[in-house]
Amino acid sequence: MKKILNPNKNEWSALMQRPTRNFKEIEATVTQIFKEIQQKGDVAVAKYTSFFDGIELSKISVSDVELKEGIALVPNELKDAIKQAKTNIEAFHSAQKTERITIETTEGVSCWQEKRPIQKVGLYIPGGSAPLFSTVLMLAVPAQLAGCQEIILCSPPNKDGKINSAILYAANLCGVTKILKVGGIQAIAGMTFGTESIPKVSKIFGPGNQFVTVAKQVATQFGIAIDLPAGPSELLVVADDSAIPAFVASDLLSQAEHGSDSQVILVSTSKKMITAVEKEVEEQLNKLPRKDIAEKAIGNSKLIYVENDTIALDFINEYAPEHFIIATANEDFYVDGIQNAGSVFVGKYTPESAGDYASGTNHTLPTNGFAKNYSGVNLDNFLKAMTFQKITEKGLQNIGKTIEIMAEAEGLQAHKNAVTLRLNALKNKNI
Ligand code: HSO
Ligand code: ZN
Repeated sequence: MKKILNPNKNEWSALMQRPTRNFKEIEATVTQIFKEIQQKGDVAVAKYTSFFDGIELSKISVSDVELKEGIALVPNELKDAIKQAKTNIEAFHSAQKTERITIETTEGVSCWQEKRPIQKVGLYIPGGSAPLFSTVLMLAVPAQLAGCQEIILCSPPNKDGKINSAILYAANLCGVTKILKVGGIQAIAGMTFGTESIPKVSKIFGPGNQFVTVAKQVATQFGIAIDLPAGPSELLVVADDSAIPAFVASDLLSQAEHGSDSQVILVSTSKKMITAVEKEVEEQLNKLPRKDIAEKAIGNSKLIYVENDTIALDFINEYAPEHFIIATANEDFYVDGIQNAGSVFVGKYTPESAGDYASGTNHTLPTNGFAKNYSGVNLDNFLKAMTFQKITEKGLQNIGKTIEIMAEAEGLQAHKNAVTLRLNALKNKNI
């Protein structure tokens, strides 16, 4: 890990850099595949599944038999763990429900706002070296609570043409309505246009590699909404002398093992702590099964010493980490002062893994500095806030003149007429 002592403010922006990725090169490929899938549907999906996943499938939707077989493979202990996690995620997300709000803005003028579900949503769950079935819970639980009618899940097939059994179990448990064996660009394009087998959706959620990330951006050009601009996982820990180096190191490594492009940073007001954490990281790293991946991420990561908490907090707010762990004696200073972070973990006994799996918060979070302007996934992402209004005769008399004057001033006579005609009708009725 790179050690940085007391960086000057003018060095900060270099320290904030995430590993660079060049999306431009990929965009042409993605656009080409989108075009083909828009025109040829399932035939083109099959072509790219064969090309990218190396498998020919006669049918991409998961049948009831396949689902049952998959579920039977999941050990009971894991099923119970998934159920406990689901209960907590459900509790936290259902508490995010809001009531209808109704206001009479002027006598006779009632306005109300109510949330209604996005009817069709698509969830993307990557395959790869560690299929993250926990992400199914993070997306399908709020989708179901919101009342989405169709919850489509796409995940790439493995070499045997199957989807990981824990993904199938979690999807079934959380009310996913259709599971499809399709991944990558072809899955996102399929959900954008709809094919014979893949339903078209209104919004696409979920993480993915750089191809999926670019594909989600391209989907927005066709009117599809997406959850977040996703990127490699990040963690920033702030620790002082009260922290336990082994705990801090384990947290840093937990994110480092996600991918070689993960970013982990320790900010500390204690040089002693930095040295101790560095030593611990080395020791723990050697015992990890995913050592090769974690080692690369650790190679890009930083240990930053700063003189006091105020400088630390300024730096962290500028960096805007996806995950932020507070391991200091004065927790409140950071809890109160943090402005930009996806999710915050407070105290020694709050590892980030808790939020990744089972405490109840969502793990789909803004990376790459987007914590400055995006929230992590929550119930509202699956809903639209709709407004309603009803105006009585008296109400229209109360605000009619205002509308007429404003419409006239904007030069929009038809707008004015819509009020004038009604006010005249009321006058004739002698109201
Ligand atoms: N830390 C990841 C989520 C995850 N971790 C899933 C383990 N499984 C991104 O927030
Ligand atoms: Zn994680």
